[in-house]
Amino acid sequence: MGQDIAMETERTAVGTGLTGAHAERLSGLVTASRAQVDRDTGLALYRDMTLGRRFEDKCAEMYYRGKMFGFVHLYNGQEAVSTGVIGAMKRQHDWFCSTYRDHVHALSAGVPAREVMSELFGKETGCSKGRGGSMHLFSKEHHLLGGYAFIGEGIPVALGAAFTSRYKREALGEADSDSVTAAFFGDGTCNIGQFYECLNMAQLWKLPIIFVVENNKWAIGMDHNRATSDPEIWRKAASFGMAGEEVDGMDVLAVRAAAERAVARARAGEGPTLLECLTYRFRGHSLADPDELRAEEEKQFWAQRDPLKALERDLVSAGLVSSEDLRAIEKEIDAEVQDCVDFALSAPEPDSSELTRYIWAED
Ligand SMILES: Cc1ncc(C[n+]2csc(CCOP(=O)(O)OP(=O)(O)O)c2C)c(N)n1
Ligand SMILES: [Mg+2]
Repeated sequence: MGQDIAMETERTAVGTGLTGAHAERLSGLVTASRAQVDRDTGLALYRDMTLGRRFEDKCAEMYYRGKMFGFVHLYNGQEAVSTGVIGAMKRQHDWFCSTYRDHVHALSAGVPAREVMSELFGKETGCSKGRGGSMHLFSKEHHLLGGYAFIGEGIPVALGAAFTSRYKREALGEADSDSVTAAFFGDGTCNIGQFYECLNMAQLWKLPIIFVVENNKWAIGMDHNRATSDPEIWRKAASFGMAGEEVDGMDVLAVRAAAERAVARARAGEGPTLLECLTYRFRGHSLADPDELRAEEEKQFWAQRDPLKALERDLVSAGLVSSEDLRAIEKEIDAEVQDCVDFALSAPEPDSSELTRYIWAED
């Protein structure tokens, strides 16, 4: 009964006409600036986004073939956010914190695809030793503070990393401690308490953190416009005296430019930024979601703004690369993704004698 009511409410949401608001915001958005890139950087951005896209497509295939268990949330459509933000930061120096939709953040942060795929298969070679699975990717080496299944759970963890960076520099005198932390989370997560508590502390202490909201309009089946007092999340920064910015989250060059501004602010000791990226997920909430609630017209609007196709148009029209260059990258990525599947399939399961290992930190 309760479930029937919930389903009915979700269906009503699609019929209210509110579905256009997110699209209208994107259409009316004035992009402050777009990153200027050379050929090598352009290719690197395309490579990172292609790895994210094709890795996720392979995950869907493997999930439906019964190779993965539990919930798996894919990132298709949102790649420009991960690539744009993490690409503007320093790998293995800055810190990243994610959600249950974490595979692509891990890849952008440099966690090897073999380790990510192994983790999804629950294998010992996974980045969390097969104990975490899809929603709990972790890598100390690559400064990935974790994926978190509870929404908002990662935000205070990221805040702690940002505090550590400042504390080491100012209290412990470590002059080179200038790392910046990026916390990624969704629009739905901005309605819970931890978000506001962390914004307050971050601004109070001028912490080097970027709150990256991936506003894909939906929190499972809840339309963002029905769930929040002001759908323009970036404006909530002003209540804390914090810098806030909205950006086209389907445009990797715009995201990169906004992230560069936020990183520069954080590293200079000027404090945090709330960066709202307008984006869309091309698949259902998780692979268990048949995705029947969202309007076809809405899906089409966003599909036309596929961030990979947009970057290809930009790079080719600027004369930086040829389409053949990009097809060659796709071929390389396909081989890399197949390699990581083969590796994960043949990797060992964790040994049952080690069931309680890794619960506490080991040196
Ligand atoms: C504390 C908590 N409450 C509820 C849930 C159930 N839940 C899982 S995903 C989700 C929606 C989150 O939406 P959003 O923040 O927009 O992220 P997206 O899935 O769109 O990336 C909810 C409510 C949860 N995981 N954790
Ligand atoms: Mg969302």
